[in-house]
Amino acid sequence: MSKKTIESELGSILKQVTARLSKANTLEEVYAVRNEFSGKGSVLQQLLQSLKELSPEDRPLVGAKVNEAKKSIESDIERALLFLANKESIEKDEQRDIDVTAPFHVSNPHVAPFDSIGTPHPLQYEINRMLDIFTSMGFIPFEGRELDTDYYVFDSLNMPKEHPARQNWDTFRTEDNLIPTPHTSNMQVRIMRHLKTAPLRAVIYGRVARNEAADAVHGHTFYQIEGLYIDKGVSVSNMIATINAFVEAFFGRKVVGKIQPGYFPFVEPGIEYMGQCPFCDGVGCVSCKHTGWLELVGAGMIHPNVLREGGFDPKEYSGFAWGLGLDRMVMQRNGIQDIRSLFASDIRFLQSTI
Ligand code: FA5
Repeated sequence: MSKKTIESELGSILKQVTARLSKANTLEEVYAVRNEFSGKGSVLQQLLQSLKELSPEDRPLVGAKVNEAKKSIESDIERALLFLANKESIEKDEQRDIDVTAPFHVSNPHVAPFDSIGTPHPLQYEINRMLDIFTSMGFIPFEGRELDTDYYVFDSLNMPKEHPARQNWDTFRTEDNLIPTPHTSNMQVRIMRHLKTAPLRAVIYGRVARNEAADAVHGHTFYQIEGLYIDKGVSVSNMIATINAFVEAFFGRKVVGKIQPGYFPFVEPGIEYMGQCPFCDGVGCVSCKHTGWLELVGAGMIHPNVLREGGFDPKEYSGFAWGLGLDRMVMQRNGIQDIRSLFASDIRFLQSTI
């Protein structure tokens, strides 16, 4: 073969390889190109053989061209193989039926069964436990509203416009002038009007929002469990006995607690129930802001104006209400030192609690 023939043959081989590879849709088609154009017995091999027919001056020059073409063909083939192998594996994955209920890790059947199966969030787990305790005491469960009107959040609770206590709670507003409720007490009058008759026992769970700078014991979003009890002759001692019975059932043991006066416009008298800080046994630490106590529940005897607003005659009926901070109770029961870990979605924390 002459120098000219070899060079034109080389050009035609390169063209053919490019055309065939660009049309190849399967790995088999690429393997066929490889067999034909590169490796033993291929046209390129034959071309290399024919180099010896050239003159000693032409041989190195043409030889270098043939070798360069060989390298370029091999790398094109390699690239085409990789591309198609990847494409085929993606297509296979797409066609595969995935059994989402399979009790093992899909991509690794050796991972222990149930290894990646979730559990309820600690807050959800404790909401369920609390509701079980209250329903066993005869309270009917309701879910709170997260967005509500001025009337239910304030007016119905003895906080008319300009009442100074509104300032503590009136923080966010939607464009429609609805309030992301800062406490579950917004459900009190609604439920009185809904259930209408005494004895009335209701327990409400819900998420509330406040304009708080978060710290170890304050969240800007947290959960409350509100309770309402209305009947003839309900007294402060009934209220304290109910809170104590609940606290004991929840913690499964006697808890060091104390009651101190507290002000809420919708109760009279009002109290705050404090639990001794479990992290320092009352000595004082970051978790209790060095007070030795965690404020767990706000409560009181329902104000006559609120009873009236709910359709109950305060001369005939009395009652109590409470709002407990679920997150703080969960912290205390589970030894969680910082409320923010309840919202951080750290799987190690979630797996270590419940
Ligand atoms: C209230 O929200 C009243 N609505 C409670 C109430 C209901 C009083 C019925 C009387 C009758 P207070 O703002 O204190 O009160 O909150 C009640 C409980 O929620 C607190 O005892 C505390 O446990 C919890 N709490 C309050 N603020 C936060 C916060 N930023 N982060 C986490 N928990 C909180």
